[in-house]
Amino acid sequence: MSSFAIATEPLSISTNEAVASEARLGLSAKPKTLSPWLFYDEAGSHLFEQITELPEYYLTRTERGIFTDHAEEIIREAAASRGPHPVGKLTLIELGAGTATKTGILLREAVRQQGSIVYQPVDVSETALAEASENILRNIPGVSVRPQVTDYTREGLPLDRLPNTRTLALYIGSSIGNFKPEEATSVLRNLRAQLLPGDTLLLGTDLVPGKHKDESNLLAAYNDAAGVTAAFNLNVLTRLNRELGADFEVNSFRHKVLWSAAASRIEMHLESQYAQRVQIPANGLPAFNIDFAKGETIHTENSYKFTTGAVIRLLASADFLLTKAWYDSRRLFAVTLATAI
Ligand code: AVJ
Repeated sequence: MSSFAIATEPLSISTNEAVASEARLGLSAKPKTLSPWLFYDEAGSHLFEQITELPEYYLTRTERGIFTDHAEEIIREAAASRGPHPVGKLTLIELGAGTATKTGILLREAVRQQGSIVYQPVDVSETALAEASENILRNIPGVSVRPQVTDYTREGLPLDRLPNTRTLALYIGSSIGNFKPEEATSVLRNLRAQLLPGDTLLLGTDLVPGKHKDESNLLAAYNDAAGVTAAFNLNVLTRLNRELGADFEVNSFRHKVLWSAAASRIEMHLESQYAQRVQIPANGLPAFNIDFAKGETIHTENSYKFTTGAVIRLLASADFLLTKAWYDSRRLFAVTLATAI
């Protein structure tokens, strides 16, 4: 059994093949599913950027606020010498760096504290990495950027370690929230395998409902008034139509969001408004048929929400020990520094 249903994208075959096999596998499953990585074609990546600026989507701006308020301490703690090896400078590696817009705050602070820094952004998207490198090189003197195109959920990280350095790995933006608990542990173990004792991980996680955050705030973050998240969710069907020649009637599906307290996650679905059959052509073979009942859904994303305890247990499951956690004043979001043991 593959524990990585979320990232079944073998890099050896074309993206189109990966999209085709993901669609066939997910849409013949019961309940029907599609993996969230399918969201991020060009249109979807653009829609996601828009989501991060929505009034309801508090995650991005809250995490950025935590970085702004605590960058000095975050970098100082990460650079502190712990463990058996005395070390010099801090090096930064970032999983799923994307365009690295929030990372600039930490890079600037690292340059301020130690004069210069090596930054290794890792992402599956070459274009996102190119944009990240360009932005950082142009705006933050003292950073040397070494981008790496890799699917970190499947492969070892291409960490080229400089002698006598301490590594700080960033996994921010609540990206870990897309993974089921066992998958999240695997992702962090994969990262841990590339680190030395004393290296650190900075993990960004969205938090469960609390005093200043009720279920309705959570639901609104994934069901905004302007309909951007709905468009982001539905775009996956447009993508299957374009890339596979599927005949999804996109308007016949509705964006649906629910909070599962039992699983501690937001779920996004696409709900068929009536009974229908959708076809995906299959290269000369009989087309692949997908039958929907009225009200049946495709489960397109999980977004897990954490307690501090759940973060600590997840870290421990991958041999990381909590060093320090920072929160915004409303406890919407957590940024946690953990040390590899
Ligand atoms: C990129 C996985 C952190 O779960 O909040 C945003 C993706 N989906 N709105 C999240 C997303 C719908 C986002 N992550």
